[in-house]
Amino acid sequence: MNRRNFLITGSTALAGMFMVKSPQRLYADHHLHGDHTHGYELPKLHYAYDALEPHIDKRTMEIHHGKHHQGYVNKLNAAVGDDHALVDQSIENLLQNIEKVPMKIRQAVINSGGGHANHTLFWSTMIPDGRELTGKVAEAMQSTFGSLDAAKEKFVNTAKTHFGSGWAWLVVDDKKKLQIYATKNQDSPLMKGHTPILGIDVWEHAYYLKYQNRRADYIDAWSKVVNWKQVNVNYLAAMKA
Ligand code: MN3
Repeated sequence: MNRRNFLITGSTALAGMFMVKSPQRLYADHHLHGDHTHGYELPKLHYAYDALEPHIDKRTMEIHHGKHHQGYVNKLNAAVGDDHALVDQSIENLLQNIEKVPMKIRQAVINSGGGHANHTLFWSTMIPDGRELTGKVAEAMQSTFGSLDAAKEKFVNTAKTHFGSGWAWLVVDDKKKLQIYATKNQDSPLMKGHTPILGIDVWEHAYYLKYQNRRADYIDAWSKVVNWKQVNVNYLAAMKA
C-alpha cells in the first residue's frame, strides 16, 4: 500500500468511527460542518453589532465575534489542517467523540473547536430585548428546578460564582434531563454527551470593556437579551435527538 492509499483508507476508517453516536445539534436546522475548501467558518450574526445595546455594547461584540471567535475558527482550521475526514465532521461530532480525535490535535480541538461551538450557540441565544421564557423548556425547568425563578437564579449564580474563565450552561443530559453547571475554559458539555441549549460566556473578554471587574452586572444585563424562544427550539431538538 502506498502512502496515498494508506491516507485515504485511514481517513475513511476515521470518518466511520465518528458515526457511532447520533449527532446532537446546536441549532435545530444547522450543523457546524466544515468543508474541504473553506474549512470551518465564522457564523454570521442575525443582528447588528450594536443591536444588543445598552446591555452588551457594540465594541465588545465587534471584538468578541470578529476577533475572538474568528481566532478560534482560525486555530481550529490550522489544527485539523487538510484532513478531510476531520474537516467533514460537524464540530458537534468532533467534540462528542473527542477521544477519537488524534492525540496531537485533541487539546486544540477542545480549546478552539469548543470555542467555535460555544460562541456559535452564544450568539444564537441572544436577541435585542430578549424573548419570553415559555413552551416545553419552561415546563421542564419548572419541574426540574422547582420554579422558573429558581431555575434562572441557579443559572445566574452558577455564572457569577464560576472561578476564572469558562461558561455556565443549561444542558439536556444523556438521560434527557436538564442540568445547570459551569465548565472551565472552552470545555463543551458535548464532550460528556450533554447538549447545551443555553450558555453564557464568563471569560473577561465577554464583558471587560464595558463592565470591567463587575461580572455580576454583565450577567444581569445579559439576562435581558436571552432569546428563550431559541432556547426552547434547542430544547425540543435535543429531546428528539
Ligand atoms: Mn468568548
